[in-house]
Amino acid sequence: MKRHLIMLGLALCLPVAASACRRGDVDTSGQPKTAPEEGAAPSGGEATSAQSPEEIAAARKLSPADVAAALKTYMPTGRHDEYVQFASAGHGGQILAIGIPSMRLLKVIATFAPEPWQGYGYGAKSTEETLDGGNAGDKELRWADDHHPALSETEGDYDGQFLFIGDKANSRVAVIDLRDFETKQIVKNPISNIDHGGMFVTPDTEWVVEGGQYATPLGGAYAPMEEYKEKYRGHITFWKFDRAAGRIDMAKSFALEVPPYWQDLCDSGKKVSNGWVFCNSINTELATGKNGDEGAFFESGVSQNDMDFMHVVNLKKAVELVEGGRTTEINGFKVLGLDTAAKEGALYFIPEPKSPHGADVTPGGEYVVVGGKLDQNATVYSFQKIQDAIAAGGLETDDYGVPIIPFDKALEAQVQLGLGPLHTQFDDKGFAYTSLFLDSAVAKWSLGGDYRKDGLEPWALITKTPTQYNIGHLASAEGDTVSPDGHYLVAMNKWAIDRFQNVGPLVPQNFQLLDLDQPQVDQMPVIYDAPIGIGEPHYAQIIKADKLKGWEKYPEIGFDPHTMAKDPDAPVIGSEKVERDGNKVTIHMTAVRSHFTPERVEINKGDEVTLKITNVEQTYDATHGFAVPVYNINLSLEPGEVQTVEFTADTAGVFPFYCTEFCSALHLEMLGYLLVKDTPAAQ
Ligand code: K7E
Ligand code: CUA
Repeated sequence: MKRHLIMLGLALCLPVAASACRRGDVDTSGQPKTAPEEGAAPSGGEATSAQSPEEIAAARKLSPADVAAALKTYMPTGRHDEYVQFASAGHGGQILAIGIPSMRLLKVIATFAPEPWQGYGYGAKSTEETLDGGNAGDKELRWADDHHPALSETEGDYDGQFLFIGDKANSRVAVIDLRDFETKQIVKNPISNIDHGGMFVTPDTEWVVEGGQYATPLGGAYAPMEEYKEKYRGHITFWKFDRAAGRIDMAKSFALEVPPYWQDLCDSGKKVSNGWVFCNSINTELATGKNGDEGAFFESGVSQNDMDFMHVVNLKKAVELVEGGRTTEINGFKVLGLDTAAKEGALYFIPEPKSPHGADVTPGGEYVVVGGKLDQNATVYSFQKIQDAIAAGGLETDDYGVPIIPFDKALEAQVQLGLGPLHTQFDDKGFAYTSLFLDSAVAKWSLGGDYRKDGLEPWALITKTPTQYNIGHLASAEGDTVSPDGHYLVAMNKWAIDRFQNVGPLVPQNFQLLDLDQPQVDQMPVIYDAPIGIGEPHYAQIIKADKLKGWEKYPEIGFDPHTMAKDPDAPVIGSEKVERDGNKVTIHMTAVRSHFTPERVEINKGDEVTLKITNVEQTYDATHGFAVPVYNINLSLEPGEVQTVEFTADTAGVFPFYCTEFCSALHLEMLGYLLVKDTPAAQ
């Protein structure tokens, strides 16, 4: 019964929490302030001709806290941010790169969805190939629901080399190379139609971990839901990353078969727990939904049990089993069976309370922090205690034969934080920060053990800052690595309601920047609101900007971003030509300020055309575009880049192609004519 009241609470709380927050507004100190008058639009202050800081603040009605927040986040022209946040763009299918503390949007990285500015998916053979890599059989997938980005790590620290992101909607992973911030690979999980996009890397990025979610028969076959318990399964997939190649190696990757509980978020062990992986799950109830008058809606069906299971994976052991040939194959993909994993000590469960969501490992790897969507506590498990319980043996098993470590044997602490704890991040001072969805707040609390050398009470709530509204994830600077930085934390809120100018019923989400560098330990004010107008971001990571070593131009003229090597056939100055072999036409073109060579290309209707075009510039930012009307071709050619386009000239007419980047004073003159004659192609 209590369970149902809590459920009702959840159902009601989302709008209630939001409107409560709206009435209870907060100022930048993070403390609730008195309600604004009903119906009055919050004023940002008017334009003013005042010049002195005091006069401007007075004219714009800025409090001292507002001024402090402005000074902490303002970035003078020409100066750069200290951090870069890589944020999922949710069902926008891309990735956002955002400067911190300014919160300026630096780039939308084209990932799963075509993006015309970057010439991604508009004719360039390389980008079409990347996107096609994520197709599901003959189904062309051109969107995604990005959940978790994961920066590559070396010894548990971000190394600034690669970025991965998971697509919840289609069980896919994308690999981005941070030399040019371009997507190099998309892989589709061959045994799974959907996952949680829960990407996390192991401390040296040998494995990119994908947590599953809604159970299905592995491999995608049909089975009736009456056979859910027997035929449906979950998975945790371990993608082998080949750092030298910059690609996931499908042949060396494998999936771990797990029961049809809904696997959720995972985190890798680090330092003392290196070699282990922890994944949440929900639906140990094996709920199958409401069907007519039968069953219950999933929302209550999966919330009946007081405990679900954290999955504890001994990855070293699992890899041993895989390398020892103890796998089967489904759709040509290696699967380590549930039976084998359970019997051989590769998989354990630990009960975890009340609709668990986040599972986050502390910087030293000693503890795993789990939030429960319907809980009031963060539950902290000790890795050492987990090891001791495994060593002691005599564990009971679940219905699928997986050994269960008793809750109290693994528990280190439960910290009462507030309603709906989800995700946790860390700082450099032994504090943890947990998002509270139902409370719409960030909780700061103290870790215990070796983290507590300052005399503060361990495992205790320190303060909460209200956020607007319904925070999901949060990200602190390098806050999930072995050496978090502190300084900044971004609350990623699901609702924004009235925080911004109305732009219609679809409302941007709100990233709120919290300042962790306050003199008092119990202060962490919100210092910036940044609207996110592209899909719902889930997770984000914040990396020190000086770790990113992006190229200013491609290293050689004729460089192919897909192979990350010089294309020996890339056109260069002097090699431009149009070649014909029957109805096959090859165009070798160059682009340089402010002309294409050749400028006039005359072909016949029906010709099969291969166009290769190199931007021969080597000047930083001298990008040229290449757009052909009607033919749906649109490229971005960064300095040195070559691209290849293949198309059939099936429409006769005159098509002025042109450069879409305003590259020079005579950019308007940077065009050419594609003339397609309405005569039969030569045979
Ligand atoms: Cu949105 Cu990480 Cu997919 Cu929680 S998850 S909020
Ligand atoms: Cu090149 Cu405009």
